[in-house]
Amino acid sequence: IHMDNSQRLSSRGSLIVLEGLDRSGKTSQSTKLVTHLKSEGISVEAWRFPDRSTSVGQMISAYLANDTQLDDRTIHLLFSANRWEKRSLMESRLRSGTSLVVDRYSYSGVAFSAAKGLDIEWCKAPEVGLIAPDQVIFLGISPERAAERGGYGTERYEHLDFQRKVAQHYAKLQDVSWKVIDGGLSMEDVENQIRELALDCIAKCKAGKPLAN
Ligand code: DGP
Ligand code: NA
Ligand code: NA
Repeated sequence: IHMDNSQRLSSRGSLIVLEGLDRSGKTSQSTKLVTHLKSEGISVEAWRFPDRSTSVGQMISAYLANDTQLDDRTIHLLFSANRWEKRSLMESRLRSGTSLVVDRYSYSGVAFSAAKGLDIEWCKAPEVGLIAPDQVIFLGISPERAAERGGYGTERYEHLDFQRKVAQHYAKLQDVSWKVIDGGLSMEDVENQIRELALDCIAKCKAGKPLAN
């Protein structure tokens, strides 16, 4: 992506994404992180995908609740559309200096659909052009351990064999931009490690790291 110097130099917020299996602790860690950053006077918002509040999000929610059936590629594209419909708001928040802590993003999109047997490159295609995260924080926990943690809910993907496949696909997506945190550590240790990564990332973006697709 090419950006002019004025955009380069103006300070902006960070896009911080938390990923992991269901029951990995992402949601509570996202909340704790946002509370902490706010207490430090940082402008930050908690986001999550799927965003069930939109009409696309309501279709996704009905599918996850097993109230509706949809073809695997159709639901894949709806999850992606749910990210696309938030893209411009995401960009304006980041440019105005607000950081976003996002519970799940494109990596969930690819890992969960590829776990159904869809071609991984096909799964990645509709994500191209969404804003690239500045930091991906992956809460690593084995599917078995996640399942032991107080159990899954009743949603469509919350089964051990499916989560095992998701874990295999997440492993293929991992790159140098990811930091993997041992989700088996105490809540407090995980929280502290995430804070450190987030503060470092926010400082870099504030100093002028450009936004990328
Ligand atoms: P959550 O609200 O974070 O519990 O997510 C709901 C479920 O949907 C969870 O099992 C993960 C899955 N999921 C999240 N994003 C995507 C996506 O983009 N595509 C697919 N297929 N599944 C997703
Ligand atoms: Na879930
Ligand atoms: Na969650």
